[in-house]
Amino acid sequence: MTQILLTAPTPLVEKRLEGRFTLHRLYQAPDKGAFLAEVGPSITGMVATQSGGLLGEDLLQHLPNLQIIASFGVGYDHLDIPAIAERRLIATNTPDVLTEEVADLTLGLLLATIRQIPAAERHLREGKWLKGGFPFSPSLRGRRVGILGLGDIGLAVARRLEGFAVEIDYHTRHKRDVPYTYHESPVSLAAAVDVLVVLTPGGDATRHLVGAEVLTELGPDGILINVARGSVVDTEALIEALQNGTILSAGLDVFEDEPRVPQALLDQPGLVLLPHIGSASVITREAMGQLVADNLVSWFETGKPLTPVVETRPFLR
Ligand code: 8YV
Repeated sequence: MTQILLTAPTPLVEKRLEGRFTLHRLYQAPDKGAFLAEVGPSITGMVATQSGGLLGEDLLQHLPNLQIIASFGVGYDHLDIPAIAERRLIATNTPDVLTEEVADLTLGLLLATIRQIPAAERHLREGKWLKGGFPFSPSLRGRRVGILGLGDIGLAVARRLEGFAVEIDYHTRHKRDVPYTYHESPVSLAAAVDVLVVLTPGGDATRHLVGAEVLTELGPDGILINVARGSVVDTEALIEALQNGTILSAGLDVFEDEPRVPQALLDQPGLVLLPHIGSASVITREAMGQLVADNLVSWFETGKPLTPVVETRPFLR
């Protein structure tokens, strides 16, 4: 049977692979070096997730017969793509199946942050309503929303925003044929809008794209929403901007060192902070698990990965 390595627990994938493949759970091995020395040469496929950490040469060197890395999630900044391409491997991700789910959550987080929904609910639960109403919140009315990164999820967010009667601007590497206002840089986008929604991929190319300059341009009414990767926002600059009133507030689903969240963010009750739940509904996570499994089955049965991000068409099979 084909031997598959699992770097982190992925029950939604594992239940679909059981019986069809032999699974080797690296994450359960007390001595990972000894485990890899024993099973490494037999491994031809593997499942990776963001929580499994950066996947590069450190691990790949133990897997001389690896053909495919099937990653759980649309973002693949945890994959060392040059190392994977160098070894002429295939890597797949899980696009499309989570697009609408993450877009829904983005709008939820945006509204929760602007209208201060979590704080209003705390007001009720803590019995404060009996003593007085919740203070008036900022509003989405009259705002201009900037989308940083107009990929599939960015477009799905923009489509939803059209129904909210706001102006939509965007910045992305290449101007797209869309009825929204394009900006040449994140800084000029931030200068034009007062809500900035971060939807870029993670990785080196976008690291700290949102820093002090962007936040200053976003301005004192500015709201930052990040559902992409924590690494895209310079956390220190964000904390400073929130503390100084350089921007008004933030809604964050992702963090640079997640699941650790800086105390300085936790200390600000007006922020809305979520534990990376963008795609985390039952139906969408099941669909992602299915696509990871389908990528492996398709590769080993037909020689065609379904959703490759790297396809170097390697080795003779
Ligand atoms: C998941 C995500 O939380 O798809 C992504 O890129 O960030 C999320 O859907 C993550 O991939 C789980 O490992």
